Amino acid sequence: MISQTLKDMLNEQLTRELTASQQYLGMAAYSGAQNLEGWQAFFERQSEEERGHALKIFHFLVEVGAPVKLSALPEVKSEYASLLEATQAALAYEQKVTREFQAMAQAALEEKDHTTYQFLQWYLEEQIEEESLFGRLVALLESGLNPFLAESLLSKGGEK
Ligand code: OFO
Repeated sequence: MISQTLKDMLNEQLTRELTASQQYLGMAAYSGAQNLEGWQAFFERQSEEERGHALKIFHFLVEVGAPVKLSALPEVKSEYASLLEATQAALAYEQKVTREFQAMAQAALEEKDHTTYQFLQWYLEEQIEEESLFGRLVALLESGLNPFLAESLLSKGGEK
């Protein structure tokens, strides 16, 4: 049986995944305002992905009979100084999310809750991919490459 601590942690994470979805939508809005259609589409896909991550937690909570808490989402930014700033913010958020999943996995291990521990493994793997993706995008933009040119790389090496 899942503990109250893990139920709370998962509900908090559900909110963070939905917040991540909103944040990527804010980045899509910023990109669109800069006429960067490729970046806009990319961030919209990221936003959808994060909603999918939230739903996975939602389904898990329902399946284990834990109450689902749908908290208010914080307001997110849709304006950035540059695309580099937006991708840096995305990388920092993904790194934070990784630490949160690691803390949850640690709590599950300590409670010998192997079901929840196993459920969390998918997210830990996903976070490797997300951190690597945004790490590469930040490096690409830090190189000084024009965002319009970088756009053409999004469907090639930039995004997996
Ligand atoms: Fe939900 O994977 Fe990133 O945050």
